Amino acid sequence: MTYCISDIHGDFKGYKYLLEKVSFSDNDRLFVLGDVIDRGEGGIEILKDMMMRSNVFPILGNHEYMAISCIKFLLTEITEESIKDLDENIIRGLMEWQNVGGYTTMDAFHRLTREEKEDIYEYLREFSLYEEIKVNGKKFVLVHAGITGFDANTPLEEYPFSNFLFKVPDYNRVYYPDKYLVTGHLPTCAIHQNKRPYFIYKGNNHIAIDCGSYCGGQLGMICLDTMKEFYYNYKEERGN
Ligand SMILES: [Mn+2]
Repeated sequence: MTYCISDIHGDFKGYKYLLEKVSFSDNDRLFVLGDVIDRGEGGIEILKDMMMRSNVFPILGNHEYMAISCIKFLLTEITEESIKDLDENIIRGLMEWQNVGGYTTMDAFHRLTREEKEDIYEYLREFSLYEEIKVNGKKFVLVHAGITGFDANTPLEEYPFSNFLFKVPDYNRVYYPDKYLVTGHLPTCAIHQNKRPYFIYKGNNHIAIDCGSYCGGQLGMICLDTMKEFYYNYKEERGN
């Protein structure tokens, strides 16, 4: 079976819960549509688990994009020379990352060994910008946020990388008549035509799977073979 999840934002418990719930095995595959890290505390733990599995395919989110340049800086040895080179862009990048919840990731990152830090950095750099897959004869395009400046005749490899990371798609518009566009990034409670806030949204050949786990919603996972939805709701888990 093929599964998709997105915007886990450090919820290691939810991630493990959902893998267990679908009895995820070596015969399955999981596409992770970005924003694995930040806000929640388990981002690094999730990355470590993902990188051990050859059937988990990561796609870059804006949070990983921000982290990559900051982590590159954190890996450089601080010397008088490198302090002089600390330009405005690096400082601004570090501050922006902190502001969007990067402090939890940075905290956990600092506790890793040098080798683990380098492994995480290399792994983040391997994330894809998009995936095009076929499941049971149905075609899917997977991206983190959307496809800015979409043109049906433009192949995905021709868009600048940032077009996939930040701007949400128009959920009223069918992008591909013969494919589903699967996106995260925007909690589904913010899609105004969505009648089920905090649940996976399907409409106009869109499948939006960020169910806002870090903002009062839940963590969602979808099976593309069956379209069955799975959820981890920490409020229910706690029994309130
Ligand atoms: Mn995002």
